[in-house]
Amino acid sequence: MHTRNGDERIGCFRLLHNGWERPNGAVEAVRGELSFSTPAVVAARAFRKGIVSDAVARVEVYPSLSSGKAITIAHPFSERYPAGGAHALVDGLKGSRDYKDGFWQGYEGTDLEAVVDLGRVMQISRVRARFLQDTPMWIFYPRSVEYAVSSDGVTFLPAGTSDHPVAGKHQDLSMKEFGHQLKDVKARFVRIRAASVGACPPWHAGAGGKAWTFCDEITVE
Ligand SMILES: [Ca+2]
Repeated sequence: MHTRNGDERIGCFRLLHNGWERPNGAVEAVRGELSFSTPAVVAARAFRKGIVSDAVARVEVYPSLSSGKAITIAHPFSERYPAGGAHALVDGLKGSRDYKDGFWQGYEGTDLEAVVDLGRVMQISRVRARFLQDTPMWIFYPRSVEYAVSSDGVTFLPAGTSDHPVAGKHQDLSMKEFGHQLKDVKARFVRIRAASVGACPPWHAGAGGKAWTFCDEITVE
């Protein structure tokens, strides 16, 4: 995680853990790069030469076995919603309820298929992927998410599936963690396949038009 924006120095930021300030209310000035080994919420405010910005950037950081690892994506994400780009789904950063916040990666009418390379065979206990549903914005949860694991990146063994019914009518904006518990699994590669609903359903104002799938993070634990 970088705290530099061009040559502008980010001055002061406050670390929050589990949504709460540190007990001592510490505010730390930071330069350079931050790294986290446990989940954290970071609120940052920039200042320069005594001028403090009103805007507070807030980001949730969720480090896991997959954070910062290599990822291969089978079908391209939309250039309109790339989040952080090719590695956004394993950067440890999650989005808010706003699909435009820059942390959600959008797929228009296509499935999301990604393979995460953990770098070496390791014991894994859970695979998760988080999605957004905002039906007025044509964004739907995937119909299903399949999980598979491999030690060589060629032969994958199925590791489970999460199904989700297509929204039958307008539903409140929500985020959902699709996931699967694994037992005694050792693997280097983890694949998820999230099946798009494809087209907006008949009841929707955009019926028949391409529906979106938005994902912010794949987490391997
Ligand atoms: Ca992310």
